[in-house]
Amino acid sequence: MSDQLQLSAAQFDLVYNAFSFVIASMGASLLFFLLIRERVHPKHRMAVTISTLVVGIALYHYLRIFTSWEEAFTFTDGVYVQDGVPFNEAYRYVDWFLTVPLLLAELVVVLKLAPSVTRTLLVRLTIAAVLMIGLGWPGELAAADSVERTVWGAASTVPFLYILWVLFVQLKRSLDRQSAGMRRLVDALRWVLLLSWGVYPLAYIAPMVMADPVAAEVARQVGYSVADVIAKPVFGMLILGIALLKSKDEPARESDDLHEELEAFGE
Ligand code: RET
Repeated sequence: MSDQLQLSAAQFDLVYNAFSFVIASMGASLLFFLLIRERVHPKHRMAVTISTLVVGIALYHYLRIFTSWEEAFTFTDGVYVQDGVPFNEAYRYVDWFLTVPLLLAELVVVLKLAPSVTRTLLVRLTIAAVLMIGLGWPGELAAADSVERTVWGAASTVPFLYILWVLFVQLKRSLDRQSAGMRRLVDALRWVLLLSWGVYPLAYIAPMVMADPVAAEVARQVGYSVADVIAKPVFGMLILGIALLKSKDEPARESDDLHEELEAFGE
C-alpha cells in the first residue's frame, strides 16, 4: 500500500506489541482448548475441535505477520522507515479464508440444529464468507483514496450484511426451542460476533477517513488484531461454554468412557 511510511518508535511498537499480544492469546487459547477438550462430552466436541484449529491457524499467521512487520522497516535517525521488504497484508486474508468459514461452522455445529438446517446454513454462510473476503481483498490493495477501495469495500459489505442477517434474524427463530441458559449464551455469542466483526470494516476504512496515513496504518493493524482476538479466542471460549453446558445434559462421562472401552474390546 503506502510506501515509505515513517513511524515513530511508539507507533511502530504499538503495532509490534499488538501482534505479540495476538500471538500470546492464540498460543494460550490453543493450549487451553487442547487441555480442556476431555471435559466436553464427545457429542459436543466438534465445536471445540474447530476452535482449536482456528486459533492454531491464526497463531501461525500472526507469527508470519509479526516477522513481516519487522522486515518491512529499518530504524534510521530515530524513526522506523518502511523501506524494507513489502509488508505482507495477504497473510490476514489467507487466514480469514480459512478461519471465517470455520468460525461460522463452529457456531452452527454447537447449536445442534436439525441436520438439514445445519447443512443449509453451513453452505450459505460459507459462500457468503468467501465472497466477503474475496471482494475485500482487491480493495485492501488499492490506494486509500481510490474509487476501487470504496467499490470493493461496498461489494464486500453485501455478503457481510447477509451473514449478519442469517445469524441475527434466521438463527433467532431456531433458538426458541433451546433452554433459557443456552439462549443467554447464544445471545452473548451473537453480540460478541457483531461487535468484533464490526471492527473489520472500520479498520478497512481507517485509511480512507483518517487524514494522517501513519496513524491510519497503526489504527488498521491494531484494529484487525484486537478484532481477531475477540473473534477467535473469546468467541471460542463462549462456544466452549455452550458445549460444556450441553455436556451436562448428557449421561455421565465415566460410564461413557467405560462403554467406549468395552466396545473397543468387542463387548
Ligand atoms: C472487509 C472489507 C471491507 C468490507 C468488509 C470486510 C469485512 C471483514 C470481516 C472479516 C472478519 C474476519 C474474521 C476473522 C476471524 O477469524 C473484508 C474488511 C465488511 C467481517 C471474523
